[in-house]
Amino acid sequence: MSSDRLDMVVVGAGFAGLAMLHAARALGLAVRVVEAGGGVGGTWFWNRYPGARCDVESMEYSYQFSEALQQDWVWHERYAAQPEILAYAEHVADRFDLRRDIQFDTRVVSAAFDEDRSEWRVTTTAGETLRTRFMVMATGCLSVANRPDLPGLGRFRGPRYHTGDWPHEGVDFSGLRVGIIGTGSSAVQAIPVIAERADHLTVFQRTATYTVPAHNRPLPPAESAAIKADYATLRARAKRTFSGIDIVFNEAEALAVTPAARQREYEARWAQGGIGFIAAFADLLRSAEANATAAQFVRDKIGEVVRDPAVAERLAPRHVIGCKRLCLDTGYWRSFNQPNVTLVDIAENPIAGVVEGGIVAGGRTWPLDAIVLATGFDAMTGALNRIDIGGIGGLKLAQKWAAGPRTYLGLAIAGFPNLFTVTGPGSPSVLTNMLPTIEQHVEWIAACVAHVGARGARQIAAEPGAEDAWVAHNAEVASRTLRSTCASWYVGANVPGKPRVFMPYIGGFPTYVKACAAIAAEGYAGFHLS
Ligand code: NA7
Repeated sequence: MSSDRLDMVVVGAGFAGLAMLHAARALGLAVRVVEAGGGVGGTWFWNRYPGARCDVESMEYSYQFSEALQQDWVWHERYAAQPEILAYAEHVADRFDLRRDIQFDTRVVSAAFDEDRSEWRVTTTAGETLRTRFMVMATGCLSVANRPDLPGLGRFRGPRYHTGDWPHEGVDFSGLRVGIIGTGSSAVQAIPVIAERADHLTVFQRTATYTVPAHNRPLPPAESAAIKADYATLRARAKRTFSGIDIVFNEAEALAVTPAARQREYEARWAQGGIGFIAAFADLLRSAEANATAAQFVRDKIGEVVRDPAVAERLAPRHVIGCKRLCLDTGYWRSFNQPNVTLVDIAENPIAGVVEGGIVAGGRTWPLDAIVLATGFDAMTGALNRIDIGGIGGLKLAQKWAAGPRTYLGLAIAGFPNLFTVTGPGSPSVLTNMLPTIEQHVEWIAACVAHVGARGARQIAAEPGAEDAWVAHNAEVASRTLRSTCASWYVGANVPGKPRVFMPYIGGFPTYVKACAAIAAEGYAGFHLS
């Protein structure tokens, strides 16, 4: 056991953990980052499935804390693929000499707050107990795989993979009959690539998905140079938008314009590609009737690409578009025209089980040599609830969150002093561009920790009343949007038994940033220093 007390333990060495380490070092703090993986990069370390790619443009999906870094780094595609993003994370770690404070291949098992000493005692799988004044949970929003409990899965004789825990050496599907379960973002990216190699690909679809084209392409040096010449303008423009992404949010309402004008706007956004499609009109996520026009537009597009009308019909989603996360695709619909791709609709006839040689669904066995689970994650709370976190009076976080997460700003939790979450539930996180969102949190936490030190305090704790008000505000803004109306992972619906609470803050990035800044400016209103 280490007897020296650290100033800060950071859990996770993804983009949040790396930025936190860098910022904490600048304050002169003694920091240790504990990381489960064997390298940096978080999401991009684990999600190595074929076709894995970011759905935010690469010129925006990067840090802003160092002008030299953002000038030097060169992105090669409009949307970067996983290997390039991982290389970027590794470059940052090396460039700022971060690795020396990161303990890899180690998980945090528990963290208990010692009230007398105002410190956290953190145990790890390395058998150590670390003592630290502050804890920062940089554990990611989508870091715990959701593995469905399919009867007989253990009996399957071939290999099984989860997209979020992909073998580092890659997988060669040549000549194999592959089954993929799920049609979310990961599957939408993986299916066209796996279908190129597999002898046969069987897609098990529970909910049809809306996708818009990525129109990914190489990023010409002149284009990135033009952005770099005035990077600050792009960054500032992005920060003013609802999602912190430089897309144009049309202020016109879909139902206020003519059908022809509506169609023109949808076509223009479709041609441009990207998630900006859902910002085509201001009422798309407020009015079911407006939403239906965008949904029909996408369904028509599916019908234009997919040749077999019966398959096109099964691929056509019926829920609110943008309610589940909108996927970006590169050749997804086209894949279903290939003779080696079969779509199995498991909405009505769920998977009955798995046998040695395949998956049983719809009254027959689909013969398979390998199974890919593209079944997503125990989002936002999964990683935090898996650590045995005990706050004031031994209160367990998992117990406190039994009916859904409760936080103040998605940054702090009443009853858990000196503990911060980066992009925690109750912050905009997954509804925004994660990189600037992470940096905003990291800067806020660093300033808060400096404030605590400057005031000579040993503890800072969110007040229960402030937390209650924030939770109520979250629920209120969520109730105003159609995004809270479907069985998405935003509400925990993908994990059996998980409480249904809309977890990210949907009041918009600028509103959120303003709230955080105002609270800090008021001397950390809603927090108690002692
Ligand atoms: P998602 O978006 O949660 O997608 C998971 C998919 O797996 C989705 O189609 C689910 O259907 C399906 N699923 C989950 N559990 C089951 C079971 N038990 N049986 C059948 N099908 C199932 O995860 P992704 O990894 O694709 O994407 C996560 C995020 O990563 C994404 O939003 C981006 O931000 C990047 P369902 O819709 O629940 O019916």
